[in-house]
Amino acid sequence: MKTTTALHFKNTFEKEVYEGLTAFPKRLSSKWFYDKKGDKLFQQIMDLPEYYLTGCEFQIIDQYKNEIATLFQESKGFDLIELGAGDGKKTKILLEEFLKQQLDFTYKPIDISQNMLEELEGAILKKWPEINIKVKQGTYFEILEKLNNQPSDRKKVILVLGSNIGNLTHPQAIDFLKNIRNSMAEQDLLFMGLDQKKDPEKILKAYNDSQGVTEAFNKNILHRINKELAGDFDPETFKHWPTYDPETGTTKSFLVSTKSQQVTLKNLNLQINFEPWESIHTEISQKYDDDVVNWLAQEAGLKVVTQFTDAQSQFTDYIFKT
Ligand code: AVI
Repeated sequence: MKTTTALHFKNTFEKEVYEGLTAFPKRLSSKWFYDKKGDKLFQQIMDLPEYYLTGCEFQIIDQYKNEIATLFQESKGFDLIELGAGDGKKTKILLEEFLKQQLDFTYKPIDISQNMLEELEGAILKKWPEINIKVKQGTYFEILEKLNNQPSDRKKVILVLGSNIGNLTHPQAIDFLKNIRNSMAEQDLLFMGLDQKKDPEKILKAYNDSQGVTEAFNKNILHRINKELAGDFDPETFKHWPTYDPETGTTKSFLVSTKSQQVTLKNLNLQINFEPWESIHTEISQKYDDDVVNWLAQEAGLKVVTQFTDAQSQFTDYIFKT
């Protein structure tokens, strides 16, 4: 009789690292980039000259803040629920506009990082003590589940900025949108920023900046595994390798082992062998066009009602309804 020993993992991180590094080809999810150091590196990325996404969306929101506020406003007030709020840099433009127009709103930023939320809440209340802010820590799915379980008749405006959904494959994005859709009533809006297909060279530079911050961000996952799972990865022996396929609009980032090596993760009782030039796929950053966005929306039971684009059509913020 064949016996198998059940593997016991302490958390999802352990389980996914085990599954990803024992799979062929090897993979790790980019959601694990974001520990304290990863959060800081991502903030630095958003300020890089090559990482055009943040500047473009900032420009769009600043240019159209008046129209956006008009679309969001509701006589009985509304809840602005931001998924993956981060440092809220772009959202602050909207909050200022809402205050200027004396709109009745509650700001509900949600993030996986408690750290970022505390900083964001402190910064907002320091600048605008009159803002009603309720931070929530958790993954998108946990929070959406809570929203679904506590229906309210107050208008909800759900914000997903920064092309965050681009880190999901199309099927995952459709699932995510379906989940959001299930929490939306007729009056509710989804405001979502999506990076557009463009010159492949420009996209590649955004994921391979000259200062090496994105490389450090990608390799941070190996440092995190070393720290949390007692691993002995030498990140210097891996090459940061982003690619862009203009046909599918998919940017993929890899870590490529520059030599044959064995890595041990003591906490998982695991030894992993790498062939020379074997890869670990770590992230996708999907780029979109209107046809793909409309298809995703349709699959999820949503429709695009308005969209705002920057002067060079590099980035688009879409408003969806049920
Ligand atoms: C958070 N996310 C949308 C970023 C992106 O563009 O995929 C994360 C990132 N990865 C490398 N640079 C930035």
